[in-house]
Amino acid sequence: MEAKFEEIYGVKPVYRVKCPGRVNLIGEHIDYNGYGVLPMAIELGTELLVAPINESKIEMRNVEIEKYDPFTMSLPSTWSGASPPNWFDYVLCGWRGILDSIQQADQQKGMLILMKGTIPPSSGLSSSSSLVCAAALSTLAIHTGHGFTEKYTREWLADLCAKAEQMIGTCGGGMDQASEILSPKGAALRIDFNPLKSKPVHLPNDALFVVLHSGDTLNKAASSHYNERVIECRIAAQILGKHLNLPEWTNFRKLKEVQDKSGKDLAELLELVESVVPVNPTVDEVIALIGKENLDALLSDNTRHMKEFKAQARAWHCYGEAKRVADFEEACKNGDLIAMGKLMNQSHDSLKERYDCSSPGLDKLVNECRKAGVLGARLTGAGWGGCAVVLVDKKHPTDLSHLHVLFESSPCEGITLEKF
Ligand code: ADP
Ligand code: NG1
Ligand code: MG
Repeated sequence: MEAKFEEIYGVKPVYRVKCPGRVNLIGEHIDYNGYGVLPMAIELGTELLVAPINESKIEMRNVEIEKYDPFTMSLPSTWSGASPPNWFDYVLCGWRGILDSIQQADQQKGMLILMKGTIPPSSGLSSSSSLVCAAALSTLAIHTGHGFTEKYTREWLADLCAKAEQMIGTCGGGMDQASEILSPKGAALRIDFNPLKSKPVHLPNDALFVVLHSGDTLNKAASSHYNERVIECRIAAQILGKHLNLPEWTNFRKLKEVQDKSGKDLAELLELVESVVPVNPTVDEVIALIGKENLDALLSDNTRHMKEFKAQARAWHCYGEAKRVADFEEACKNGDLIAMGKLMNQSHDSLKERYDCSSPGLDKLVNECRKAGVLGARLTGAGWGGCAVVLVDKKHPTDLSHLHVLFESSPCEGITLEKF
C-alpha cells in the first residue's frame, strides 16, 4: 500500500488508519431505539493511507480502481451530505464530522488519501461505518497532528461518527461506529446508548462464530427500507407515550424512551404493544392518534411516501430483541451455548416475521445452517441480504463446507492510527 501511495501521488504517506468491520451477535435494529447491542469487531476492515498537502483539495483513490472512481474535491467545500451516496461520500461524512466538531470548518487542510477495503460491501458487516470512522480519524490527525487525546476520546469519535454517517441519509443508531472504534482485542462488546457506554463481554471458550454470505446485497442508503423501520418505531413510541400520558411524548423518537419514562419492564411493554399499537395504521389513522404535526416531524425525506406503518410488529420485535440481548449476555457469562444459540434463532425469526428485513437468500442460508446442526443462526446487520452469523460448538464442530463461509470470527481491536 505505501509503495502504491507513493507511485500515485509522488509523496510518502504520513499516517495509516486501520478500522475493522463488525459482526453483530445479537441486538438487531434496536440501537436507534436506544437499546443495547452486542457486536464484535472483525478482522476484515478498511485501511487508509493519508498525507497532508499544501494545495487546497482532497484527492482520493481506491485500490479497486475498476470498481471505485477516483475523486477530487476543491477546498474550501461546503459539502454536508449526499443521498444516495457514492463511495467517497462516506469519506466526506467522517471529514465533515471532524471539521464541524473541532471547529476548523474554515481551515480545511489539503489531503491525499488511498483506500483499501476488505469488508464485503452492503453485506451487514458495516463496511460503510468502517470507512466513515477511518476517514474521521485520518482527518483528525491531518488537522491536529495527533490521534486520540484526553479531549478527543474514542467515545467522542464514536458518537461523532454515528451522527456524521447520517449525512448519507440513513437514520442509523450508533452500534457500528461504537463497535469499530471501542472494541477491545479478544472480547465482544456490550454497547449502550444515551450516553454511550461499553463493556467487554468475554465469549465462552467453546463458542465459535462463523460468518457466511447469502449472495444477496443491499446498499442501505440507496433504498428507504431502513428508514421506514426507524419511522415505524418512532410512531409506535409516540402512540405508546400518548396512551400512557407520559410527559413530552411528542418528543419521543425511541422506543426506550417509553420504558425510561414509564418505568415498565419489557414484558409489560410487549403486552401494551399488542393492546395499544395498531397493526398496520394508515397515514390518516396515525394522524388521528398522534396528530399531523407530530407525524410530519417524525418522517425523513425518503419516508414521506409511506401510506401505512407496521407499527405493532416493529415495536414487538424491538422490545423482544432488547430482552434477548440481556439474556444472551447472561448466557455468555454462564458459558451456556445452547441458550445463546436459541436466542440467536429467535432473533432471526423475529427479524424475518416481525421486521420484514430478511431476504429469500438469507432465509435459505439460515435454514441450511440449522439443518447442518449449528446451535443458532441469524442474519447480521440491517438485513435484506448480506451475511448470517452462526454459533458452533468448537467441541462438536458442524460441517458448513458446502455453504459460502466467509470467515471464523475472533474478536479484533478497534480503530488504530499509526504515524510513519
Ligand atoms: P454495509 O452493511 O457494508 O455497511 P452499506 O450499504 O451501509 O453496507 O454500505 C456500503 C457502501 O459502502 C458501498 O455501497 C460503498 O459506497 C461503501 N464501501 C464499502 N466498501 C467499500 C470499499 N472497499 N471501497 C469503497 N467504498 C466502499
Ligand atoms: P449495516 O447493516 O451495517 O448498515 C445498520 C445500521 C446500524 C444498525 C443495524 C441494524 C448504520 C450505519 N448502521 O447496519 O446502526 O441499526 O443496521 O441492527 O446506520
Ligand atoms: Mg452500513
